Amino acid sequence: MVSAWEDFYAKHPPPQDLEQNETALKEFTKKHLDEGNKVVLITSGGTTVPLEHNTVRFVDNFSAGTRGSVSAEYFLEHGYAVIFMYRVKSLEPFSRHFIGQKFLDLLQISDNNNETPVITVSPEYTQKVAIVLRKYREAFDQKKLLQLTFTTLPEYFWLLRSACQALAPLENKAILYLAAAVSDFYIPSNEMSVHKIHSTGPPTISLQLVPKILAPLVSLWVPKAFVVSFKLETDESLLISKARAALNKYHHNLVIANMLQTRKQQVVIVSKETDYSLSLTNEQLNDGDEIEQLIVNDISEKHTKFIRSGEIN
Ligand code: PAZ
Repeated sequence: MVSAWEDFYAKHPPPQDLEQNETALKEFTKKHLDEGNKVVLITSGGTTVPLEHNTVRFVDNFSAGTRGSVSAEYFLEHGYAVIFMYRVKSLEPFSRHFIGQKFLDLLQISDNNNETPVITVSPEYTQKVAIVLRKYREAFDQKKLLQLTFTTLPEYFWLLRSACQALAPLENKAILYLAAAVSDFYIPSNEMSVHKIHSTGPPTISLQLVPKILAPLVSLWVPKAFVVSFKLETDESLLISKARAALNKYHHNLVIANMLQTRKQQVVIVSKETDYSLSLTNEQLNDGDEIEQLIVNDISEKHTKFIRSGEIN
């Protein structure tokens, strides 16, 4: 019998840029395998579920890509090469520091007697911009950061599988850090309207369950890698039991559990043996400290032990 995830791939054609992304993935993983580097695949941002083939409307979720983009910077600081797989227009490492009005506030303009105006970074921000810019240049010059995008749920599925196939040869030197908010429901391709749904009456939309991709990922695609999934809840009483249920079902290494409302201040690291919180005080949060720094410290320490012990979970 064909499994739900195989059926999903059979029914959704690969995205047009998949071949190009696969080439980039192979080059990137080969280089870092040859150099003996550790590589982390970070998924970030939310997937969309289109309501029409010629998509005007889609179901989306709240994820801004903060967790993924911030974590990418800390993994680079820990010496990892990073494959950053993110939703188009969600936050990206480094540029996240300069988005929207923040970017314009960094700049100053001086008029130059009718000549071309001179635009510079305001002195109060120069240090901050320099720090980020140096790290950004270093990551790209050393080819340590590969960024690939998805938008829809099927695009995410195809790209994730290709990324896993490219990562498999790295065995236990690879981390999968699955922070994207992936839709749990979708409309099967053959049930989707071809054109924009008419607004002549309330539409009846029937959603189906998305196959659990962690199952083939852990057991078939990257069985030797260190796999970290995330669990988001809004009801605190369910958080740890759901995280533990995922671990017991998929047999991966860790679940990072977080509540929607407090995700920037507290997470719970759940493993088979234990669970414990990592958190920031209000003061630390107001000072601009980032919980991802604590998460990445913790994960990279665990990954080092995992490599040393040659353990395969
Ligand atoms: O992208 P963001 O920083 O706004 O949110 C991060 C997050 C809550 C999506 C992530 O930490 C997470 O829990 N991802 C998995 C969500 C899920 O349970 O499917």
